[in-house]
Amino acid sequence: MTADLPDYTPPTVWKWDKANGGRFANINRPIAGPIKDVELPVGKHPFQLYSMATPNGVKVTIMLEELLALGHTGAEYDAYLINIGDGDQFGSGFVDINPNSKIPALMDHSTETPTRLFESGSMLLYLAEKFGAFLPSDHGKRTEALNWLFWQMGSAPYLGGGFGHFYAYAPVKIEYCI
Ligand SMILES: N[C@@H](CCC(=O)N[C@@H](CS)C(=O)NCC(=O)O)C(=O)O
Repeated sequence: MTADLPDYTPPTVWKWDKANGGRFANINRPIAGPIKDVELPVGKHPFQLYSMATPNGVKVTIMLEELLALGHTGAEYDAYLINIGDGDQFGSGFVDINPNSKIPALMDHSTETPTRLFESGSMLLYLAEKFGAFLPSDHGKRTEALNWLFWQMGSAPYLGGGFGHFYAYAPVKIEYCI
């Protein structure tokens, strides 16, 4: 019961209590930015993907695979594991692509100067526009596709992710949150 929980007054100056993050305390940390010098590998394909198979990570991999299945050879990519449990997202090379230290991160080396991409929704839109695929040109249909794109970025994480977090990962079970 929420009523049984001790009162909590947010402090004026917040301090990160690392021990209070539950089972996944070492991921989804409230910090970003480089904490170590790490150069990222770069392969020979147009796209360089730095990611991990989490729900946010797989979206872009699925999109790239679907583009390849349609015959868009320009969507060939090299994929590198960024192990967020080991803190790979805090390496300097990764942060150069995503200052927010979150996977997935993507580079497009087929543009005149390499284009960096962070935020999975931005990547889906970028790839759809670049290859003219999966985004209708008809005004109404395009708007409907974008409605759902923004829904899955803005609402799905709070419905699904929020539930999953408070049900499975949070160190205390809070009825109100679940
Ligand atoms: N809105 C971002 C969310 C990315 C995100 O939350 N990534 C998580 C894994 S699913 C992450 O990298 N967590 C590592 C950390 O926070 O340290 C997107 O869609 O790209």
